[in-house]
Amino acid sequence: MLKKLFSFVAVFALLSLACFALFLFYNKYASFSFPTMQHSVESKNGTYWVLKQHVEQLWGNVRVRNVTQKVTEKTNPTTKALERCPDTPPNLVGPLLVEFNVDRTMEHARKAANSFIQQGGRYKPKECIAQQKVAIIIPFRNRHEHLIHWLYYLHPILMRQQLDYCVYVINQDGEGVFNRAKLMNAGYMEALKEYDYECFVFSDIDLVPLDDRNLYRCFNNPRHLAVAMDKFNYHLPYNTYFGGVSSLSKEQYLKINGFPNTYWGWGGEDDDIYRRVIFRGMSISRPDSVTGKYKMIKHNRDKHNDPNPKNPGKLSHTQSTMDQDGINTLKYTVKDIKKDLLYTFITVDIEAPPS
Ligand SMILES: [Mn+2]
Repeated sequence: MLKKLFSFVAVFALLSLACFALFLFYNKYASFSFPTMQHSVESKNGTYWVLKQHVEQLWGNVRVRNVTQKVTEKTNPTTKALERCPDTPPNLVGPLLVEFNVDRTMEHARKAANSFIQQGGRYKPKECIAQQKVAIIIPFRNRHEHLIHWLYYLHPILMRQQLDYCVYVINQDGEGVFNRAKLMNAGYMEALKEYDYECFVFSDIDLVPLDDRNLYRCFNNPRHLAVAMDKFNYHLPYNTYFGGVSSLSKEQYLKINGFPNTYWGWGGEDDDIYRRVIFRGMSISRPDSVTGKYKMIKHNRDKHNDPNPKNPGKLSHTQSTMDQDGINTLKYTVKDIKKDLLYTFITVDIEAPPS
């Protein structure tokens, strides 16, 4: 009798164990409980609580599946469980080693970006809902080598910063005079055609941050990120400097009518943008000089981008011309859009004067 009872209990135990294993397996496949599980470990710190939570979730799943099987299969259950990403991303490492004197290929950059990146240089965190949707805009012409270094370093940083972002390289078509600000305006327009971005980071192709706590997102005021560049001995070259890397929310950008379209050649456009910000009653937000360190890739002066002696003089008219020169008067045509794995490459004709 006792023997019979014992074997019955043994079979029952085995069966329930198998059932539990099956549930666990199924649960893993449906990826139902993972985000909440992780969260519960962080917040409660007790094995008992975690187990209880897990069992409750399993039963919850069964109930939900029985009642509304079709509905749960159609909607993605993982997105429901996601929470907003924290203010301070948890995986930042601080100061970074950055070296440009190495042979680097796009393949190296692709490996560094890992498999989570999506075609076009698109990424969003899978563990939480990003705080901001950010378009990274890079004015560009003939700097393919710099692009490789930039992508190699920036993608891992932007991922650790838990941004919902995409990288847009805005390539000026032809050999006319270069126009950095107009390219950035075109980038703003093109990015918004793809996604509902709320923040825009404008970056030169040759600038890599030396600290990943320098967040590529938007703040209460327009942000100047490149505050301590190696070429300026890790100092601001002057107090009102707004060059290199900056970020503006959509609202801030529209408030200043975008950027000027009329600064052809090198110089002045960043000072014009600074003045626009001040004239619209905003101030400049900046990281501290440790977090805001940058390394610039050394290079020769570009062709067709000489300092333009007309540009500095235009600055005294910014206040009266900014409403007639900006995003509301922007004219350009898209020549080509190419989606690489690590970036979206948009070639634009910005009606440049011949150089
Ligand atoms: Mn440069």
